[in-house]
Amino acid sequence: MDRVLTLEFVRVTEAAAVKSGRLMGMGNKIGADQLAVDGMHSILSSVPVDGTVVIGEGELDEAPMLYIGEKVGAGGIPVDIAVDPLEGTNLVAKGQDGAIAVIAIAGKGSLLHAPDMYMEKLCVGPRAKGCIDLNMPVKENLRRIAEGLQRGIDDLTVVILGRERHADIIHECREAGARIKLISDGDVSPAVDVGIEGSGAHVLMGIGGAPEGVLGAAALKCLGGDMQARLIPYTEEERKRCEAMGITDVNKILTIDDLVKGDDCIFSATAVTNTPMMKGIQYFGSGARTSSVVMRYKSGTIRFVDTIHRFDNKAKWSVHI
Ligand code: VTB
Ligand code: MG
Ligand code: MG
Repeated sequence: MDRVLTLEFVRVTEAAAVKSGRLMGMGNKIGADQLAVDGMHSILSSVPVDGTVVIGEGELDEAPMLYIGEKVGAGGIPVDIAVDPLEGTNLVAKGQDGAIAVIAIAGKGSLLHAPDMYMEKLCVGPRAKGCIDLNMPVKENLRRIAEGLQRGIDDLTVVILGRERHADIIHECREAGARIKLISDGDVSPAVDVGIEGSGAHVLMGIGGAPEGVLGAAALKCLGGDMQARLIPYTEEERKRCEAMGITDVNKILTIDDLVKGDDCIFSATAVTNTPMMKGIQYFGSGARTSSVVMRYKSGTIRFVDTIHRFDNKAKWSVHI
């Protein structure tokens, strides 16, 4: 992928954030999600790629836009596209931190076509690369990660979705002495954070969405971090979907390179509400200001993009719900 595409994809996540951020705190997660989809869809159509959505808003019959299999882009190099136009719809509905608009792009066939099911994840930044093993107990992983980061376990902050299913890992982290940040939703944003020094987050662990897992993996791949994952099919139908994807042994650990293959990958996220590294969207009379992170695996460049959008073209940005 040409490097100029990088900035094209920031425009895509910015548009989703600018539209959906209007509904912050309105208690309308479906409306906010729809606006994000609209924003993303409208800009994507002008990006010069021959894209296929492999992770998106569902199947054709349930999603009119950005559905899995949808062709997007204005034509060009063939790519796989993963989107979560509004990752953390509940967070936006309640005006809470951690909601982002996010997209990942990689060469055709490179992104794991993760079905909409759960995935167990373990994510760390570059200095702890090679230290993680999902088959090891939590404590052992924390010991190795701490070693990688040249600090004690008590200097680690682990981000975990606050769910009943995580009672054991929360207990184990506490026993090991690690600090914990329990979040109510949105595990893509912390996957980005653990890859960036100074974010205050060092490890992301626990079970979240599989599509979100692939998005997080794309970010961590660009950041030079590491991730291991495992699909968690709960139903027979989900088990069948895994088999259809060629995953016969569901206990198999997926590495970061299984989640995002190859060496051509771009990731962009724009903050809708605040994240540790980015400021949530702000609106003012004649425009809005967004904060994004965009990165490209090939060069390893990580850009924080602070953008002022002017609403001179009112029709383009108007919000109708
Ligand atoms: C997960 C997580 C997401 O929703 O998919 C979660 O990866 C749903 O999990 O980041 P629960 O069924 O436990 O609520 C998010 O938090 C938001 O999309
Ligand atoms: Mg979504
Ligand atoms: Mg999501």
